[in-house]
Amino acid sequence: EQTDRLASSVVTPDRAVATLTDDVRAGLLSRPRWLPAKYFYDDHGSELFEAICATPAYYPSRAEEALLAAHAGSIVEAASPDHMLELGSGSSRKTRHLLAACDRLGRHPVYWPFDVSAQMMLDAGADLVGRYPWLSVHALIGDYTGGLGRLPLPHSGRRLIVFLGGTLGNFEPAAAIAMLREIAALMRADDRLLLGLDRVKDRGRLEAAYDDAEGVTAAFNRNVLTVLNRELDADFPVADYRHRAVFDTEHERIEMRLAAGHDHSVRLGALDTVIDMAAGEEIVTEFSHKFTPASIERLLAAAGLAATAHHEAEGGDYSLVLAGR
Ligand code: AVJ
Repeated sequence: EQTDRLASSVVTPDRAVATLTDDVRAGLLSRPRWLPAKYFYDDHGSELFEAICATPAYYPSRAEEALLAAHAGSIVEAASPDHMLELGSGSSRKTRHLLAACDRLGRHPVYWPFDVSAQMMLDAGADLVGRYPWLSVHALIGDYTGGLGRLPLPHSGRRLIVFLGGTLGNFEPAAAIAMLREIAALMRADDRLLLGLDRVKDRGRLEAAYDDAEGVTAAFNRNVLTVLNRELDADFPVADYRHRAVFDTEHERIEMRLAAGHDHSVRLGALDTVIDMAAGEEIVTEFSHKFTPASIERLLAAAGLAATAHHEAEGGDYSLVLAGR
């Protein structure tokens, strides 16, 4: 039930967020053809991502959750938050480690999840306020890539901004720096940012994590074409596209691609356009950048931030970084 400890509001973006039609016109009609990764996450795509996290090969989510479980206490002690803002909160599954640490340590922040999916946030919020009598949740409904300039957070109180899941890795370097600069603009000296970042490692492990033997990632990747078929009245022969996951060593990123199985034309009804795909021609569907301690430092410094704590998974597999101004 809606208690007075669970509220929600829609966030007005600072700038217009490109629509699917804009993105398809810009990306799919250019060379090389590309699509923004955010369109993976319709209901089916979100379910497939959860299934990816359960595959043995995809280590990042487990590595990040283990770090959170191990270090949530020291993170909460260091940040001492009055407000916890989470970008891309989803089901808030990992945030529970931070809230449990707050409960243990008697730190009672307001939790501000920020995501496009209102229902997921309200469901998680209802469960969390039921679990913690001290907790208030204010769900922020919107797309954080539209900017953070109009959030209804109070100006007073220490802030912990949480950005997990390696999602910053989906941004190309310039966009990642711009995103971090917008986050830094919300922070004062005693505020903190908690970042989860996947690390550079053996190429074989990286590529296996994005091409699991069960074929779940292949289905996740192809699903974006199903989204386009549904949303844009298109007719991609989805099953005919081959999933590829390649680690680009120069850019230190996994590139997911879909390769056309044969020559064909695709009608994009909503754009009143037809595109011709040649056999083997690829659509780049996602970048997943991997980091080193040095590239993490450079990225933070470019946004005027610096690490105050850096927790690494065994073997440097994954990083949970606490940063301040
Ligand atoms: C949720 C964006 C962090 O890039 O590893 C998982 C998405 N893509 N398998 C990632 C994803 C293919 C994931 N992020």
